[in-house]
Amino acid sequence: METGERKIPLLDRLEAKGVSRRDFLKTVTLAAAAVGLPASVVPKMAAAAAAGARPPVIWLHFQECTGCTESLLRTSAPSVANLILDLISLDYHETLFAAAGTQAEEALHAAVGKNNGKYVCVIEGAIPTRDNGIYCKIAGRTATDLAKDIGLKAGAIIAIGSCASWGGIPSADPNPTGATGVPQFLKNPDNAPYLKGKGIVTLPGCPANPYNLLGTVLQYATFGTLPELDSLGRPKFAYARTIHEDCPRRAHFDAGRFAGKYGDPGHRQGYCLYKLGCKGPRTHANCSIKSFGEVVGSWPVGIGHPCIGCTEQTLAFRVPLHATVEIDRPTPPDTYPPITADHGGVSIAAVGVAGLVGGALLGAGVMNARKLGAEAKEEGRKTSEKKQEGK
Ligand code: FSX
Ligand code: SF4
Ligand code: F3S
Repeated sequence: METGERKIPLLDRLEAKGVSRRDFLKTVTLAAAAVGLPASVVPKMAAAAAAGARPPVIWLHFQECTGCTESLLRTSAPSVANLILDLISLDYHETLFAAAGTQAEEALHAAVGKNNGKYVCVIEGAIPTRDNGIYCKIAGRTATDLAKDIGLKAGAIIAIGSCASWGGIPSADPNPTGATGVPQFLKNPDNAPYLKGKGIVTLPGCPANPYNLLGTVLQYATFGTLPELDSLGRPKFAYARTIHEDCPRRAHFDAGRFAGKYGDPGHRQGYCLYKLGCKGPRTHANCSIKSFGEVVGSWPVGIGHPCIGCTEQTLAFRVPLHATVEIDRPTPPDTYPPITADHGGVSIAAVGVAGLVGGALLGAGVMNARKLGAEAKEEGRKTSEKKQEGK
């Protein structure tokens, strides 16, 4: 990071990078909406950001693929990466640092010393705990040692990605390195007293959605507070609902129209991916309403692949990709998002199936989607045959 750059006001710096004031406000508005804040706070957020209220951030990498940093950097106009990196004072980040070796180490220690108790510690990656933590070392120190030292001296901790949130891929069975998430590690009885009740925000996702980091950072930079969290430390603004509750393919699910295999007519027409193993009904995340980057539909279901439940410890890298899951929380059909006629009109038969869904929801409160799927498959086949006959 160039130190001289920090003296230039935020908006000038952004404009120099091709981000206009209008783009800046648009992105702040998006981020405010993403964290569930009303539009009325946008001027305050924008003013705080523009005034340079930049929380110091120390970003550590442990066991991971760096996909979380990469997905942040791959956002485009207006660049969320530019905005985040300008909203914070990024004092240490191994991937983005020009410095290396002892120079980088010195920067880390200087940053900790200068802002002890005040900086935000972002941790990307799991912490291997087996065999005294020898499976991940940076500058000769184990991840366990670094997480305790740098993490416990922070004012707030953000565990970005599923690896840091609960262990992610490195913790998949048989978990040879004893990989664990940041909250599990820092809240264990040995470390908990030093944590002193400090908030640990988790942003699971493999990778995490950059907008959720932006929203969290904006709120912290503006108000000095963290968003409201659930029992797993996830901001409620992003993780309170399941993918399935807001999925653009949801109307197809409710109408019993499913893709049966990749490339079949249902798949090509954008039907529901439940039978291909979509874990959306049990996955808490907001990618169905806030895609990655600025490309509409840039999320797994948007490109025709079932959600693998990458945010969920009980699903990702544990339940086989194409195994179907039980429906976690059935929601009534009045939450349907709109679909276009191109994706197939609702046949009388399909309406019957949808009615069956509604009845099951209202009556028993629990829907056995597999049974529904068997009935819907037959209806879907008939509908598809009728459509093809009509051509
Ligand atoms: Fe993990 Fe993020 Fe997956 Fe990768 O770092 S959440 S492996 S996308 O990069 O931590
Ligand atoms: Fe969308 Fe998956 Fe739910 Fe189908 S099962 S509506 S593809 S989240
Ligand atoms: Fe992950 Fe599923 Fe979203 S796989 S990126 S939570 S659609």
